[in-house]
Amino acid sequence: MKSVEEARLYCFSPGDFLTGRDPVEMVAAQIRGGADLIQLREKNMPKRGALELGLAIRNLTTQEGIPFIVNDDLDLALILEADGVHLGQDDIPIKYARPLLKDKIIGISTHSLSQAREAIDSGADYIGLGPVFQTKTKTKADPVVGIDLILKVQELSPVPVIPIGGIGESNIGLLVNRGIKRAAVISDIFSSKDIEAKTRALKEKLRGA
Ligand code: 3NM
Repeated sequence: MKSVEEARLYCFSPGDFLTGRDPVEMVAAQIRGGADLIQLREKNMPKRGALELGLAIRNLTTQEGIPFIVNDDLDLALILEADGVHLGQDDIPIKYARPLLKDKIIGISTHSLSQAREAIDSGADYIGLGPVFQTKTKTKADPVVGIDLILKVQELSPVPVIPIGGIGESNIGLLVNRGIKRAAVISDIFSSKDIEAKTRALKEKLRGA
């Protein structure tokens, strides 16, 4: 399996961007396009549905040898035998999650220098940092952090820093030009009619960093 360290393009299950399509195929298309990691992120799906979708994505990511991370839900992560969990600032603190997850991956969402420091000190295996640009995907998004903060946190972080928020084909070059080689992308991929091609285009650009 690929490691989080190797992951450049961090991708997701479709959530509210499903719009009548097949969620498993939407994930498969991202993997064909070069997604390095998939996070199950279904904020508005009943848990039973998330479990079923998670089982399908678990199978797919195992076959493809890429990490599978579950957003927010420790119990779902354990049931699905996910490779890890992603926790937000309002979720279970890492000190309670670590004994259950042991050596599995724990990622933390951070939105400032102090949150990033705290997440690193608490033993996060990677941190998400954002929103880099303005995003409509997250309800109650934090203030934009900007590219300079990404660079600053990258410098002090021993674990991968994954920029997120408002990143797409039209602005990912701004990150790549500053040497940033990782990104998490949701709406730019799912608003595309050709998810595979869009994912491939984003991955190609990241390769330029
Ligand atoms: N977390 P899009 S921004 C899930 O700031 C998420 O931590 C963010 O979606 C953070 O690529 C965000 O459509 C939404 O902007 C990312």
